[in-house]
Amino acid sequence: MSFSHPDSIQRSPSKKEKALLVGLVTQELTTHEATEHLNELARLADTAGAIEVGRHLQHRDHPEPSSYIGKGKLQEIAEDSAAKKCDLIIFDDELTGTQLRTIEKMTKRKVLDRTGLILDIFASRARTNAAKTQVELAQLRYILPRLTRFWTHLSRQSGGIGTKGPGETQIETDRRIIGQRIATLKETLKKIDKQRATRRKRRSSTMQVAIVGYTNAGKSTLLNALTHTDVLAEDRLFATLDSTVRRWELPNRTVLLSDTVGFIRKLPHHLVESFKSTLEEVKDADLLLHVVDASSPMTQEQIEAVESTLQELGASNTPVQWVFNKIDQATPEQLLECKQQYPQAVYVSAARHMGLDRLRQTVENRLEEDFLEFDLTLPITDFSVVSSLRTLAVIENECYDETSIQISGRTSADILKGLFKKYNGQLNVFDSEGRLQPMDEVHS
Ligand SMILES: Nc1nc2c(ncn2[C@@H]2O[C@H](COP(=O)(O)OP(=O)(O)OP(=O)(O)O)[C@@H](O)[C@H]2O)c(=O)[nH]1
Ligand SMILES: [Mg+2]
Repeated sequence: MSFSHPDSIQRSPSKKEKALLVGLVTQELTTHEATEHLNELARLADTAGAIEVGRHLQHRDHPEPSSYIGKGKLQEIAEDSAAKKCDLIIFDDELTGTQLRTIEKMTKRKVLDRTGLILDIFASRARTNAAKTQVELAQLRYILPRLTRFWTHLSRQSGGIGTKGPGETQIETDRRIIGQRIATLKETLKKIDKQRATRRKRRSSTMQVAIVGYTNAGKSTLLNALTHTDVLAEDRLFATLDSTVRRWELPNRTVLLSDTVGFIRKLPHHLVESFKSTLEEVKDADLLLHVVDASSPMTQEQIEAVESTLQELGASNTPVQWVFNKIDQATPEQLLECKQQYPQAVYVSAARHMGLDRLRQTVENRLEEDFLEFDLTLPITDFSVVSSLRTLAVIENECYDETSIQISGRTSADILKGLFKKYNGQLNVFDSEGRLQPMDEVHS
C-alpha cells in the first residue's frame, strides 16, 4: 500500500490552489507575532503549491475544543471562502480530528492544519528512500488518530453522499492496515539506520561539526561556501531533507561538516521522531554550528524553536557555536541587537563569503578549547597511530629514532583515554599549568 494524503495540495504549475489562512491571537501570542506566524504559514503554503488569497485572525484565550475558533468567526470564514472561491483553508496550528471535521462541515472546503501542511511539503520533497520512509511513517502516525475524519473526507471525494464515514467496521479495518504499514516502515527504517550507523562508525575518528538552524537560515549555502560543494540551496522552506557530510579544512585540521533538515516552529513531533536517525549527525557532533538568519524579524523565536527541537533530539548538551548569517541583508538595527545579545557569535554572509575565515578560526579554537597537553612514546611500528593523531590532535613535536617515535601536542580527553588504554606508562598528560595529571583525573 502506498499512502496518498487525501488533503495534499494539488501541485500544478499552471493553477495554484487558493488558500485562506487562519490563526489565533491568544494571551501568549500578540497580534504582531500571530501576523508573523501567518506570514510564515503563507510561505509554507507557497512551498506546497498554494497561494494566499486572504487571512483571518481571531482573538481568544484558548482554542475552541470542537471547532478551534468560534462558530461566528467560522461562519464569516465560510462566507469569505465562498466569495473568494477558495480551494482550501489552512490553520496555523495542529487541529484535532473533531475540529477538522467541524470546520470542513461548516465551510465545505478542504481544511489543512499546520502539521498536515508541513507533512505535505516533506512528502513532496523527499527524494531518497530513507527520507520517503521517514515521511510516510510520520504521515501515518498523524493520520491514525484522525482516521474517522479522513474517511469521511475520502468518501465525500469519491462521490459518497453526506458527511457520514464508511462506518466503524471499515475504519477498524483501515486502522489495522495502517498499523501494519507502520510496522513495515519501522522495520525498513531500522535497516537503513543500521547501514547509516556503520558508515558513521567508519568516520568516527574524525571530529564532527553539524550545522543546525531554522529552515531557510542559509545552512546549505554555508556548507557550500565552506566546503566548496554544490548542495541544493534555495529560497524555499525545507529545501534540504537528507543529511550531507563533507570534509571541511580548518587552518590546522580537517573535520567533517554536516548539513541537515531545517527546524521550524511547531515542527510536528512525529516528524522529529521519524527523522531522529537522519539527525544522528547532530547528536554525535563534537560541535554544533547554530545558524541564525540575522535578517529575520523573528530571530529570537526561531532560536527558541531550534533549541527546543535540539532538546527533543537529546542534543542539548553538545557545545554550540552561534553563527549569524545574512549580515548583508540585515538592517544595522537588527545587527546591533544581535551583537548585543550574542557577542560570542560569528557574523557571516554565506552567500557573499563574508566572515568565513573568522568562522574557521573560531571553530578550530572551540574544538581545541578543552584539549590537554600530552607526550607519548610509541614503537616505530605504530606509525598509523601517528597518522591518525595528525587529524585528531594538534601536534607540536615529532621525534624519531631507530626504535621509537616521540610525539607531543594537545588533544581531547576522549582521545587520550583511548591512547592510555594502549600506551599506559608511555603517555604523560599535563593540565593547563603544565602539571602532570593522573589519567583517572582526566574527564571528557
Ligand atoms: N542575502 C543573503 N541570502 C542568503 C545568505 N545565505 C543564504 N541565503 C539565501 O537564503 C535562502 C535559503 O538558503 P539555504 O542555504 O537553502 O537555507 P537552508 O537553511 O539550507 O534551508 P532549508 O534547507 O530549507 O532548511 C537562499 O535563497 C539563499 O540564497 C546570505 O548570506 N545572504
Ligand atoms: Mg538546506
